[in-house]
Amino acid sequence: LVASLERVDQTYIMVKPDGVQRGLVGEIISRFEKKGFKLTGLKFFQCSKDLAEEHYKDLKGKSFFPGLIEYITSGPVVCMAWEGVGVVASARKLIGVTNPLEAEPGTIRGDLAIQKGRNVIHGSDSPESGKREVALWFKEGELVEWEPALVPWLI
Ligand code: 3AN
Repeated sequence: LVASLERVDQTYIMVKPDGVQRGLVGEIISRFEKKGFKLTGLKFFQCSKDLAEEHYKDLKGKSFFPGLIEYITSGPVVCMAWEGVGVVASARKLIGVTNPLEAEPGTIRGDLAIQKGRNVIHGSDSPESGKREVALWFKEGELVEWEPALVPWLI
């Protein structure tokens, strides 16, 4: 009941091309599913250079930016929108810090990756980014409004 009075946020989660190529899609989706957040969007998608540049526009000046765009567009990704109270910060915890060598064991990056430039997953860094990124990666009609039957057991 307390949870239902708080703000419901959304986050944009993406399995990057290395995660897809390494067969980690199911494992990654399953961690969010088991946590109990609500999935509102899911698609397998080849990202264009324009979309990648828009998504990462805050990193445009960085030396690794061209390599980052090449990496993100190098193969298909899995795009997800997840919803829930505190979902943005919680997803970041599940994901672990940017450098997988520093990410805690038990986190997705800590368990499944070793390189900063191949860190298998993206997660929005704030509720504002979450809103922006879900709107950027999903068209209207691709997001699903639904009430999971399990919700009463999670709040
Ligand atoms: P996070 O994905 O943890 O929010 P950001 O937003 O700082 O991290 O970086 C976005 C993405 O850019 C990272 N997921 C990673 O793929 C890439 N990246 C960040 N820093 C580096 C770096 N020093 N070298 C190569 N790639 C990097």
